[in-house]
Amino acid sequence: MTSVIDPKAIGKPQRSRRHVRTLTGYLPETDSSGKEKWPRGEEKIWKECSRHLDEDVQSITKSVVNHVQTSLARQAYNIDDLGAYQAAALSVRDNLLVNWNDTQLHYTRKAPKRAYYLSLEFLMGRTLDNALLNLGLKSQYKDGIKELGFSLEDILEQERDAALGNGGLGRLAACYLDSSASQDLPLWGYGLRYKYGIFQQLISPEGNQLEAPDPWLDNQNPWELPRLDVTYDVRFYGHAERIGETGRATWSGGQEVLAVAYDVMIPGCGTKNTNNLRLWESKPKRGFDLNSFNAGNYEGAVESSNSAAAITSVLYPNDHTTFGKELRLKQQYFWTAASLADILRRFKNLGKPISEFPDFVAIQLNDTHPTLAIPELMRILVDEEELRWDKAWEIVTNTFFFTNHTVLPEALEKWPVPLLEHLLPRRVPERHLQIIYDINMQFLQAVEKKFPGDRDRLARMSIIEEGVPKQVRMANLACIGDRKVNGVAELHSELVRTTIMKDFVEFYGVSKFANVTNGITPRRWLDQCNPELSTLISKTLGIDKTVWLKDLTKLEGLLAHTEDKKFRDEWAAIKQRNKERLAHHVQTTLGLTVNTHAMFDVQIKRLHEYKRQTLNILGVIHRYLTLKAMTPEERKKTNPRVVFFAGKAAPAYYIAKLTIRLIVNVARVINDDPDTKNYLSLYFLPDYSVSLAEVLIPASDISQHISTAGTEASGTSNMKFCLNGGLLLGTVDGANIEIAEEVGESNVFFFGHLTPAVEDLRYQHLYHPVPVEEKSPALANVLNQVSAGLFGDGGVYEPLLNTIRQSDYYLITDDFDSYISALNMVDEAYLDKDEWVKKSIRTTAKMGKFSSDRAIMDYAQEYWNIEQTPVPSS
Ligand code: 26V
Repeated sequence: MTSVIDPKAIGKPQRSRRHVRTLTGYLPETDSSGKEKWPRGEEKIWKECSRHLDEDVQSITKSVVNHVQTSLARQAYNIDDLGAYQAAALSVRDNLLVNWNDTQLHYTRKAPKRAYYLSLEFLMGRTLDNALLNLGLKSQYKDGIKELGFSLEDILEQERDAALGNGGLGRLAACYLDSSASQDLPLWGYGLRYKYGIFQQLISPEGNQLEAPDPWLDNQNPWELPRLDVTYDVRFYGHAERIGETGRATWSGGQEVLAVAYDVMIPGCGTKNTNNLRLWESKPKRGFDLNSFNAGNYEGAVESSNSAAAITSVLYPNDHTTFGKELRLKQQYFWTAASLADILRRFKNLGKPISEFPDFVAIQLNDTHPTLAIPELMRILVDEEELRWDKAWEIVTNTFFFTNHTVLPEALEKWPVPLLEHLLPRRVPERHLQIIYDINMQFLQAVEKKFPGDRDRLARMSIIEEGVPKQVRMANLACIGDRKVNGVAELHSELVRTTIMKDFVEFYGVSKFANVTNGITPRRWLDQCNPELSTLISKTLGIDKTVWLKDLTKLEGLLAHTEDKKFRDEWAAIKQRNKERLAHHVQTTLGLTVNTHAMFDVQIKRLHEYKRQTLNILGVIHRYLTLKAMTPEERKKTNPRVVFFAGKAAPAYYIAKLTIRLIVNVARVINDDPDTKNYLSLYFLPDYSVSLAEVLIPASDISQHISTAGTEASGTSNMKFCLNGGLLLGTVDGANIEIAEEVGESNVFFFGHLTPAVEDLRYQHLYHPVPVEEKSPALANVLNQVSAGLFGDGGVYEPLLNTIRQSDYYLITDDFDSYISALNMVDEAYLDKDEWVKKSIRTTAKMGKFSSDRAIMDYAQEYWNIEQTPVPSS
């Protein structure tokens, strides 16, 4: 598979020059005094007809009705909730477009340095509610929709989540987009427009996870603007040939694919600034093969068009089976090539010399997925711009920044050299693989100079891992080709420096390796998902919500009110109503009744052994067995608890899927047991999504973040729960540590071994194993009950139980007893309701640090060197 961007596409208009300039922000010509020139005298009519926001209820209803009748071609008598949602969304989109257009024009005029966030995942969730809140138009739309005979709450439910991501990494990208717009930063996102997002999770009668496609685009998507005229050619498979003496290259043959842009508007909160997320769709360059068609070979005729469209057909779940998959590599190249060409074209419109590229462009690589952008930019600079290697390398290493999101060795991306070779031919020196080899050679020479004769070090630091086959280590390439590398929480960044990047720190010095602790947008994760709490906060602080939503440290003002009984009662009443809202959701979706007077205990995240959902479910079983052994009187003294789980397992991850099966079957037994069901119940909510998180998070009293120490890079749902006044039960890991630093250790429940102990404990398990019976009799009892079939066929769970009984890589046996003690401490604390509510208020009050506004400003100032560029209000 040879893949190269067609050089013709770079820096050159695909249609008329003026047209292309329009796409990237056409500027009207100005006269010598700087006044705009309107050669045909059209200024007056353009200015008069310019659209402004529809802000009054009457204009809003008018525009919704207009969309029903024109865009949807329907009428009042045949419009349902879905139709009403679509018409309302289109009308909001009209409003967004006014700001989006002004923003893009303003950025073009001011020509500030811009940042680009390249992420294979953007887990956006729903848009309508968020857009209404950010535009400040929610109450007007609520009234307008009501006048038309609909309820805004009901129509909001009609929207499908845009689930173009797996979990934390993708949601982080979405939060950062929201913050960049809210902070007036000139930032664009670049990603892929997958036809199918993350799979829909179904649970079979036996409790197995089944995967179904997520055809989220089946209904028209009102939030995207197809830019059918913004396209780039990307070529796969083919031959690269040198031409003449210059050593430059041309390509021929292979598969030509078109990258088509779809723009998604990203409104900021309390500002006109509306940024852009550009998603690429793959399309066949030339319909179908006419020769085959004429020869009667219809299947052959459409084959290549099908395979072109396949590139952006589906999001890969993060899964061991992803690595080495040719289609995934094609996705990565297709996306980085199209994005870079687009960025370059926008830069070229500035008319600046190419040497100034890093003064106008910063590119953030979200994990290693876009790392091919490094050799691709080298190729463009050397081949197309005819720069010398050193000059090109200087530009590259001043343009890119790289965020690492995991230190788990099995999650670090590597690509087999033969696969890349197939993708990128070697014969021409300027091509990617050769570029990678050249980068590597120069780098290793420098390492050799600094550490002469240290062959092991060279082998560890090489971009190429020896073996059969050889592999390209993307993290090494990303580190070498970037200006800065960052981790996503203090502990994680320290682990990056001392483990996976240790050699690189010794080579480059520590200043290249920094930390930006993750953040979350308080717009979605408080104002939108917990509107009553948002209102109470504004009332209590006595300030407009946009003020504290954009400066989250203002929440500290709540601390002065913890002793106010009335305030505490209101705070607790809101939590209670959020629990009832969740119970209602469970009732309507699963037909199950939830006890809303119990403590709500929630763990929601991707299923993975390192996140230890297993520890949680074994703890639930332990609690069940303890309750069973009690007399009815004793049980009455206990604290009723409802445990919620949600999360998807990668389709090929057998152990994670078995954990789901165990949870579902434990739930069946426990929820049906008349002795215990008033004191303990358990729910696995299928098909976890952003929208489900928005209902679960505000309802939680306690949430669990219980990864083996040193394995969870940051976690971001921990921040979301705490922002909504839920307390945290966790290990000393990721951002849990910084949350505890902020809210005070007395307000969190920590347990378990610390990171420095983990390696020794793993060593012990391997070489000096202690039977579970000795280490934790309580855990041994739980495992035996599962084996014995208390929750159905015990044999089914043996592979899962054996991961614990044998090497126990994630240290369940070591942490089990301290976990149970922590759960008991939570129970005890909950008995003192007043103190619990105070803890809850203190927790919310101290979450200012975790706003994604803080994180994005950190990137903007310390990394990208971009400036706030507010769009003036007209
Ligand atoms: C990927 C894979 C792929 C292969 C098999 C095992 C495996 C395990 C984990 C991953 C995830 C890698 C990247 C990722 O999503 N990291 C998450 O990024 C979040 C945002 O920074 C952070 O909060 C989470 O702690 C981190 O796990």
